[in-house]
Amino acid sequence: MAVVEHGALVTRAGSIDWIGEEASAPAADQTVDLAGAWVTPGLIDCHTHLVFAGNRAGEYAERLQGASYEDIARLGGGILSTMRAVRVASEQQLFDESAPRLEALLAEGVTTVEIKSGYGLTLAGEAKMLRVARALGREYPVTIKTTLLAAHTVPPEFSDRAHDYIATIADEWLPALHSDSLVDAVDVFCEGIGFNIAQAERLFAAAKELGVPVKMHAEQLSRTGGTQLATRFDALSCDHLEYATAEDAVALARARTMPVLLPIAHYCLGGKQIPPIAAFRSCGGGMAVATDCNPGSAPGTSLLLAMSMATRLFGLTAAEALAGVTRHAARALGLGVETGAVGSSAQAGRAANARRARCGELAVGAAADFVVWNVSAIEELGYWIGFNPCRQVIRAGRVVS
Ligand code: DI6
Ligand code: FE
Repeated sequence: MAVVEHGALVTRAGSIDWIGEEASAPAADQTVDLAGAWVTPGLIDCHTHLVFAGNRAGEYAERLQGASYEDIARLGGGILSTMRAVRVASEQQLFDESAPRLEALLAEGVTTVEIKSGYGLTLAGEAKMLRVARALGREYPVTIKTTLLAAHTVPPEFSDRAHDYIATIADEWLPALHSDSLVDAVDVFCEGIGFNIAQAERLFAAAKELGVPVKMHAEQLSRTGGTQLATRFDALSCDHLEYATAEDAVALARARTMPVLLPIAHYCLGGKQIPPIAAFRSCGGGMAVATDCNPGSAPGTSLLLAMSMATRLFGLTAAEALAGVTRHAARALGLGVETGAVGSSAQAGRAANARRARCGELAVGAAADFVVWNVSAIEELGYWIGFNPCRQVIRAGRVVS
């Protein structure tokens, strides 16, 4: 983490035009004195399922009594329970229920959010969720990246036909939703209670054909080996990773696939297994941190809490946690400042992303997304629990709060 003391930055047309020490700052039309406050890049929540209807507090109560997440899923609860609520919700209802969750994230300095589908599980239902995600991005001062997660669980229409379901997503839904510009990436829940490696590969091949980048929910509840597959497809990220191995960490770093840590889900599920943090650290590829905001395993709308849990539960340093919600989170979305320099191994989707506004760092040319904090040390960001030290948020060069 590079710290500029007595720093200044100049913005122009929504981007950072200059950054350095105040003493050598160029003249500007208008200046704002932040009186020595800490400034970070706008925070990035790179893994959420925040568009959904209803909640699953009842299942949480069952888990407190000893039921497992997998048992509840196998009995038709879990993701299918939220699927039923989302299917009957109108687009407006879905927007209205999701907006307060987005507002909670933004209040803590978040300026970019990834939102996954995955509770419609029909073409129309997935399209509805993705349109709501796009609408949130138009109505709020935030950059939204959408991810198609139709491969979240097998819906009743395809029961016992997971293979047909994946084929339908790959051959019909993905091309249709992609041509409606609703899909920035494709994700799959690769897990014992989700989809297997062959099914993930089938979906990834279709995404690659279209030039859509891929991501994976990998090694969350068991080790499936999904990470190794994802890295062969130049995945932007592999997320969860509690059961990943040191070998997986090496593969991730080689492929420049970002490991994404989701400590709120780990906490809410009472997880015992910790992702291989030391291996990620020694491979030097970075680690991102996100909320995983969803009604089942992580009903959380605080990225600062995710930072706190990443440090306390997973052992990240304060600097790693901050990089995890800024620089490294940007890379997990293909928005990293260094994305453009990935080189020949970069897939088409990454190149397309590189042309969009880059973020996650205070660097010349990056989006002028930044946060002014009421803290005296940057360690305070993952230290307070339930206290919000965010003073002011600037997105694309404009004060938004
Ligand atoms: N892993 C998760 O953390 C979420 N989905 C997934 O594949 C949980 C989704 C849910 O329980 O509703
Ligand atoms: Fe998730």
